[in-house]
Parts: sequence; structure tokens; C-alpha cells
Amino acid sequence: MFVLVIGPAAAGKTSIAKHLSEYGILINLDAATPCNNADVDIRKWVKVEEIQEKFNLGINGALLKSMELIVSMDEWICADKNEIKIVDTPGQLEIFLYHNYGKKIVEKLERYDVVTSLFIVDAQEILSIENYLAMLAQNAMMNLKLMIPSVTAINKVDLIDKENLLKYIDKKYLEKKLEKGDALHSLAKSLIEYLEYTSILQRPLLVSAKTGEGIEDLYSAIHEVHCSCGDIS
Ligand SMILES: Nc1nc2c(ncn2[C@@H]2O[C@H](COP(=O)(O)OP(=O)(O)OP(=O)(O)O)[C@@H](O)[C@H]2O)c(=O)[nH]1
Ligand SMILES: [Mg+2]
Repeated sequence: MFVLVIGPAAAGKTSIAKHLSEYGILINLDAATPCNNADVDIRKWVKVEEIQEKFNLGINGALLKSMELIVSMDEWICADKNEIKIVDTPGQLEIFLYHNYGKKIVEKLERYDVVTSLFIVDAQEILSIENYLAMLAQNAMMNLKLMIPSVTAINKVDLIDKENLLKYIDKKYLEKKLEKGDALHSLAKSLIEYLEYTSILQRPLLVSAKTGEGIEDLYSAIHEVHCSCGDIS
């Protein structure tokens, strides 16, 4: 199985990917950031700083161009079906939410093995109902765009008051808070139901790449998806 690690900038994708690579193979698809520990580093073929110069682009344009090049090549794909392949991606979320590169990568990888996504968010950014629900909405959009199973992990829990965060993860608490409301509240409520229906896991996992907290549970969750996708015995 390929695990596409996706999420906003600096959420901790690379740090989590490094932890998970203990269980499999690490592929770095971030052409802007070298990754020494990666088994396959896209920068062997595509470097953002060279693209900037060659095509006279700014950093964001060059990152998008790098994705265009990446989807057009196969050299970086490691196709060993017996391994879990962790694929680290750049923090420019619009690659997946707005452009079609994410879907193209998924379609490419699906020719070799099943693909799931691991959506990483920074716990510090979701410490209000509004922010938490907006994160769920992004997660839902990602699922819609990529149409693959998804696991969500809330990272950097070492930096927050966990009790505070756990309130938002409780469906009953959220529903109560959204009881009397306008169309936006209804949308938010429907979103919770949608995710409950679609997510393999009903709750996002709380992890810390810094302390290692929750990483084993995260691996188990991924492994569960792996088994339910039917490609291991
Ligand atoms: N305290 C704490 N810091 C973390 C944790 N995970 C990552 N960091 C720090 O957050 C920063 C960003 O981590 P990265 O793993 O590079 O995040 P990323 O999502 O790969 O970043 P981009 O690829 O640039 O989008 C680094 O300084 C990490 O050391 C965590 O669980 N706790
Ligand atoms: Mg990274």
C-alpha cells in the first residue's frame, strides 16, 4: 500500500513520515526539501530551485511545476507490494485541494498498489469549533478530490491542552453546540455526519512526532486500512 502523507505547511508531515518509515519505505515527493532518510528522494530528478531558474517562476509556481513533472515520470515509484510505502508530499495543500496533481498521482500509484491518504493537521490550529470544523471540511474535500480511504492524525499534541481538543472531537458535544443555528450550522452538522459515514476511523488520532505519542496507534490504523483494502493476508 502507498500512504500519501498530506496536510498544511509545517503540520509535521515529514516528521510523521520519518516515524512511519520504520515500518516500510519512505518516498520524498517534496522537490523543495531534501530528505536524507528517504529511500527514494524526488530531488534526484526534480529540484524546485532549478525549476525556478529554468522557467523563471516564483517558489509556488515552481512547486506546481515540480508536481507536473512528477506526475509525468515513473522513476520515483517503488512498486514492492509487500512493503508499506510512505509518500511525503509538499505542504502546499492547494496541489491536492485545488489542482488535479494529487488525483493524477493517486491514479498513477493505483496502477502498482492500493493507495490511502494520511491527512496531518497541527493541533494548535484547530483549537476552536470553527477551526476544527474547517479542518474537517478540508479533510472532506480531500476525500472527494482523491476518492481514496483516509486516516486523519492531529499532530503536535505535546504543545496543547489535550482535554480542550478532545471536546471538539466528541460528536455529541459538537452537535449540541450546533443545535440552534443557521445554514452554516446545518452545514457543519452535516459535515460531521458525512465524515462519520465515510471515515474508516470515527475519530482523528492524536499524535506527536516529537514525543512519539500515538505513532504506534497511527501505524495500526494504517495497517487496518491496509488489511481492509485486501492486499495483505
Ligand atoms: N512540538 C512539536 N513539533 C513538531 C512536531 N512535529 C513536527 N514538529 C516540528 O514542526 C516543524 C515542521 O515539521 P515538518 O515535519 O517539517 O512539517 P511538514 O508538514 O513536513 O512541513 P512542510 O513540508 O514544510 O509543509 C519542525 O520544526 C518540526 O520539528 C510535534 O509533534 N511536536
Ligand atoms: Mg515536509
